[in-house]
Amino acid sequence: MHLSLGLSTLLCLPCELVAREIVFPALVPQQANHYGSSHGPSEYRPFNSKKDSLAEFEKYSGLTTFSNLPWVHCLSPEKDVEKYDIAFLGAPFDTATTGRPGTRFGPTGIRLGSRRIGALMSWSPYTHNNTFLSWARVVDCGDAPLTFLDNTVALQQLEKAHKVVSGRPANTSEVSSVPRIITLGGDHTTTLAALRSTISHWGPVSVIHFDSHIDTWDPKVLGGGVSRYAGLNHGTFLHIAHEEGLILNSSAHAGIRAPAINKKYDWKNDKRCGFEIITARDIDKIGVAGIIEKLKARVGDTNVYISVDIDVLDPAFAPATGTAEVGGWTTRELLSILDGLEGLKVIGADVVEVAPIYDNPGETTVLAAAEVAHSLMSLMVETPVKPLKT
Ligand SMILES: [Mn+2]
Repeated sequence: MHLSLGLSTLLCLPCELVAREIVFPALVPQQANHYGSSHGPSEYRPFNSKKDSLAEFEKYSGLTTFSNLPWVHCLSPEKDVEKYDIAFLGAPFDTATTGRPGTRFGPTGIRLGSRRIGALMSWSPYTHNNTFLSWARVVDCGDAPLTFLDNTVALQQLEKAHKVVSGRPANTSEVSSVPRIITLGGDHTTTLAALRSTISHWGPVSVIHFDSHIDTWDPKVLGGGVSRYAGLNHGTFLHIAHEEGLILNSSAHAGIRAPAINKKYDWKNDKRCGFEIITARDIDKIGVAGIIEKLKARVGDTNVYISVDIDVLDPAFAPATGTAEVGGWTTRELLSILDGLEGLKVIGADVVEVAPIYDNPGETTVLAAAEVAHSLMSLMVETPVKPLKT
């Protein structure tokens, strides 16, 4: 198996700690093997402070990246950048929200929520796989530099960042030649920039959109029609994505429960934009398995972009978001549905609308968002996808 991280060495505690009569067993470099391979534990070997170097990507050390992944300067103007197959990219942007602002701190919040996740301890109790240690080299590219005073420019910058990150040669090109991106948002408008980039490698895609809101509102309806600038916001970006031909008519919403602005037009327009609606309460009738089945049938064999607005969860599970709606799914339900989508051709994904300032001391929202991002990453690892032209 190809190990994507340098696990040969590990940060250790002093080796001869003695408290009363209890001798603490030494934490040793081989522990990396205990965690990081499919083999069981090996013999203890005391840490040698002269010979052994410190592990680069151990938990709680270094700078905080998503799931303790290596940081790569993916946006460097240099040609030669360390290669990768799947990249996390932060989109600190919150100036197109209609509710509480604060998602510009979402990427940082999700990374903090992920600090106990990592390659060393990620053998799933459900699948018995560790997707960090599979074929894909997964990295964190940090955040895209976005201006905070002009939405039009910020979205252009984000689209360019996506193009640069996905435009580099993949690490494991024999498996999949185009790096795929998981965006950490950011308000939901950031998805439009991602879709404007994915079309060049993958063509128009089906969007599986987890959200309490439809986000296909006509810019003349949401934004009040006061200006074209106001019309591009976190509730209209899917309408615009449809108008721009970025998405297929085999898209679906999941978890919808927020009211429409008018009796008929919004629902009709939503359908015209290519979406089928699975409501939050559908889960009471058809269960998790029924939701998975519907989503898989809807997108079929098409390339899929999965966008998760954290407000798909009930505010009990994700209070830290801009436009919270009660009556949503639990974190367990959402994770089960996401993991159930295994096998779909996921070419891009995001977790958005995380506004950490509204979170609680237990970090409920950012913990959930981090695990959602981990699930999205696993879907990408499980199913490599070939781009249109290689
Ligand atoms: Mn949304």
